[in-house]
Amino acid sequence: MTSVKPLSAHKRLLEWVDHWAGLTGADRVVWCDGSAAEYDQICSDLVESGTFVALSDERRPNSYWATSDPADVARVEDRTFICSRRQVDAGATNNWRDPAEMKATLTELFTGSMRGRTMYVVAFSMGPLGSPISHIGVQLTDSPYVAASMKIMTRMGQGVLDALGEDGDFVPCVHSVGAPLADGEADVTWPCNADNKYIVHFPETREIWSFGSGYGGNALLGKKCFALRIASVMARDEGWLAEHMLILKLTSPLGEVRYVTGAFPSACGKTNLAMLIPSLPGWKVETIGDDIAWMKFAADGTLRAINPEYGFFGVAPGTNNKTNLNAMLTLSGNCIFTNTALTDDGDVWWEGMTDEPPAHLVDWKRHDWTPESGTPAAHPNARFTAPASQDPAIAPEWEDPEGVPISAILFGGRRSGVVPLVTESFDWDHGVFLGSIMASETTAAAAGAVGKLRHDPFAMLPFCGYNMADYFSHWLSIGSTGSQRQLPKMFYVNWFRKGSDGSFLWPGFGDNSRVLEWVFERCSGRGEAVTTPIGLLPAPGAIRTEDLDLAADAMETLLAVDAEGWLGDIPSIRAFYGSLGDRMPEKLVSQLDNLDERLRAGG
Ligand code: SAT
Ligand code: MN
Repeated sequence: MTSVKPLSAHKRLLEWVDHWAGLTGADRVVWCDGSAAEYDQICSDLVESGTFVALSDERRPNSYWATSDPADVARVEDRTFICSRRQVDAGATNNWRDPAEMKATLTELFTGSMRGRTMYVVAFSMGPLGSPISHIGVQLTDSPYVAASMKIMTRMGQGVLDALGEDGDFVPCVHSVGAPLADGEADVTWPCNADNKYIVHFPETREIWSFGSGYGGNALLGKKCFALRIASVMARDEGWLAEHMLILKLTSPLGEVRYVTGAFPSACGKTNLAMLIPSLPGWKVETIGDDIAWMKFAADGTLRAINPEYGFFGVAPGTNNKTNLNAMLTLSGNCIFTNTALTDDGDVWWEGMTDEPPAHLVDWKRHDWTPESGTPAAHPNARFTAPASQDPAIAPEWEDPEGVPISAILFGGRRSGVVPLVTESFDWDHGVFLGSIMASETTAAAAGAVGKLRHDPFAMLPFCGYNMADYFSHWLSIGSTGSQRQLPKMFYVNWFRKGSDGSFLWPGFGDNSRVLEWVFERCSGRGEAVTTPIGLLPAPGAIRTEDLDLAADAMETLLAVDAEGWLGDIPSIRAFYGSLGDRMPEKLVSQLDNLDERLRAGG
């Protein structure tokens, strides 16, 4: 093994790196300094090896196209494990394994797994360096694709190692694609170990071990593994929140500012909402984050949020100048595209980017493609990896180490029926109830069936690192400690309601600003609402619809209480609650009973 000089004098870190370099048999150890020169070197190595195709300098400067193994295109929830000592602490919604047994299994798999490969040491900060809300991790990986992606997605390199000093705290993250190379064996463009994936979390010791996949949330361990699964446990222990939420800044025509977070499952439009261009004149939306929010109460009682990430790992298909112009502008250069199609002039393309597809492409399986091919040119979960700083709508304060004060929290999923366009909770506990009963139709972001309705509380089903019932209790406790806390208002939204003909009733995208306006007004003590059995609904006319081309009665349907539909949902919510075990908070069960009663009483 050859080793590049360590960029740190942190004893525990050095010993840990040595241990894994020895165990995995890596050929070389490279400490990433996070410089642009290093990024360029890794990318040109990836071009050399065929993993990357450099895109045209004119069309998409400093950008690359990659395609994954067709068996490694999304998160794998059935291969994701929470290894707490006791199964009950992982809870009913997580796959659990005994930590010692899992470590034994994985140690065997990791032994020799980096042979023939370079192990990169990637020190990264989730959140601005030096923020009281930020935390540091170090990822070991034998994937140069992952090392390059981490440079975009996190603040990584020497600055982080310096901040760690000789004894700073970090979350150790080990990652191998699980594809060692024998002497002289040629590599493939996307090494992985498709039949042997393990995405493993040890919440009590705050460790992450990931094996076999090179893709997104399985492999960029700062994102879902650290910033959600491990951080949710840290947050529970320390009294804060680590959530699957976008953060946006909303400015009214009068220049008043409110910050809003929103929890939506993967591939349900968080990136679009965070970058929205309002159709309502005078309103402005700016981005703080598009996927994850870490929130802590500040001394002044406000709930402060930071975006722990540094880039966007967004869904490409469907993104275009109309649905998300800011995203398109963000993607103008310095990006990595994975599983999109490649055009003949060295650019990328995906379904929905243009009305007419190009006459010829190379598809995400690297096969020739024409509109007659009959298969999608881009995988439905094709992704862009883009620096957040390139977003024209990025808020100037997006890196404020103090975070931004949150006024409202949105919960939403894909529901073709039942759930109205927007509902405000009666109070904090009722808001937690609404978050806990979220359900959404599944998307291509995870392996498995698409379009199946499933319970996805707080959009955290795949990301909560502990017992979901305890997670609900944690949310309830946040609202009950200290009267000087300024609690955000909570809203349940649904952009995806369909009419009887199967088409969407609400235009969504920029017109979601109409809903944001009502949310803003409610937070400001204005905005009219009516009390209904399910919560506070906008009074007729309170959501502005001028210049909208809506189907007749669309607003009535969108803002109606579908009592029959709700009553139809209640047994499945009850069963879901029941499945979460005996730590399920009584308060939420009574919320459900009360909803049932109010619906039956008709008001
Ligand atoms: O692959 S990721 O987990 O990063 C994307 C997502 O599912 O939200
Ligand atoms: Mn996500």
